[in-house]
Amino acid sequence: MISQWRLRAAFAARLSEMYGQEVPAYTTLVDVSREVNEDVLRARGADAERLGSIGRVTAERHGAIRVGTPDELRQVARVFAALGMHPVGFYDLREAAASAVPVVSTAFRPVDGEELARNPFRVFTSMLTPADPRFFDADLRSRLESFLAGRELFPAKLLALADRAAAERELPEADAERFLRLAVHAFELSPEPVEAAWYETLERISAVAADIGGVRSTHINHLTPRVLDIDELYRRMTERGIEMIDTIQGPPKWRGPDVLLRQTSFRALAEPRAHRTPDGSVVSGALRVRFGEVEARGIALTREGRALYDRLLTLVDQRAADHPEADRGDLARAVWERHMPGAERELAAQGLAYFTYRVAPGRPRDGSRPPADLGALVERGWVRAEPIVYEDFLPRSAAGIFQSNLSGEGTRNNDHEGTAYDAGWLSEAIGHEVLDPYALYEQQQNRSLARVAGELELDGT
Ligand code: OOG
Ligand code: NI
Repeated sequence: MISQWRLRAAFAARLSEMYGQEVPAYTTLVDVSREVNEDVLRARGADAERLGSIGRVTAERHGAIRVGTPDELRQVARVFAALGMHPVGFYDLREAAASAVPVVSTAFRPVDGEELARNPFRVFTSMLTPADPRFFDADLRSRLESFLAGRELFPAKLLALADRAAAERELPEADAERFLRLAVHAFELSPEPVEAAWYETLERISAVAADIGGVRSTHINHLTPRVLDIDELYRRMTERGIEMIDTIQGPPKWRGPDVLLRQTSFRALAEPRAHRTPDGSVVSGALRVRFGEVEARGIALTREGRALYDRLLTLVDQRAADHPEADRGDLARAVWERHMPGAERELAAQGLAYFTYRVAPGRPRDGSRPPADLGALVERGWVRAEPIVYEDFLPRSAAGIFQSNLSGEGTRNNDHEGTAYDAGWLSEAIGHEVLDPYALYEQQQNRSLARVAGELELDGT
């Protein structure tokens, strides 16, 4: 029997192999990431593994896929449920970018600590919003919806195997093999020619709309390795002559703890894709939609910590607008050094970040009673605080990643009111609750606190 986490690990590994064949620059990115991680491990020792073992980090990937309808989203959710991956978080990218990104998104990922430690594979999954009149008029909406209704992304056989794996949390070896083959195949780039006129019609609205609704299949858009020093990675990729986007998205490089998520990517590459012209002939062509991205993960922030992050982002935007000649990274660093606590201990004390608490093996054993409050327990060596790694995404960075890889600006007509989508709507569409990331981190922190209280008999028993 192949257990769910082994299915997940195997799926991630095979997807990676497939994507490396389709997009060779991805392999370079993985190689350079591995080199950087080995160097960081050598230089920093155990400290390099504070946010995940080197085994986890080396195997760690996130993928991104894009689907067209709630039905397709429900189906992809069944495939991911087979792998122990559940929808977490709601991201509205229609609002997060200056140009047109007509999608709403969630991320499918493992939710409990043990499963994440085994293999944290996650997939950022976006769904097109044809009902949003800012992007699509009534005529285009109905053409788009009927085009999408007529395609099948996931064969019935795959979905049946997926449901079984989700229910039984394992599959016999032969079925596991069948499932993995069908699942990987569903995300390969299709050789079917692109209908050029239809694709271009959608492209005028948004390159993302064309990538999703202009073809009869879906494909993995990118696969992202995790790196321990993203600034170094950026330098090394540039040295190799690979054109990176201008910036690293997310928090700046600074002297304090790594928080949330920093991401960067190389620009989408032209890939050969056959086109079918309106007269029916097939000609060779190329599309630029797929790229390589890399990320560095930091500590998960609480709602308060995140609110601070968002405030600082606004502050940096203002400074950058006032000083267009200045380097944004330098401006951001100055803002952070002034306003963001520079040590884990302060993040914990101010309730800005999540930690797992454990009774320290070297705690006082002189018969003295432990102090009652958490700060003092940590301070006096009774309890250790280990940061909880951020497992999710950032809407503004995601929009930046989308945007920096779009060929055109697209169009959004702001005279119309946008259609409302939210986590509740998405939960209904998927048929499963979209989980709240904060609740998951908090649960993990609270459980560890309850264990500490039990072990130290803090509740007075
Ligand atoms: C998804 C873009 C967002 C991330 O890492 O923030 C993303 C896409 O391009 O489909 O992957
Ligand atoms: Ni990504």
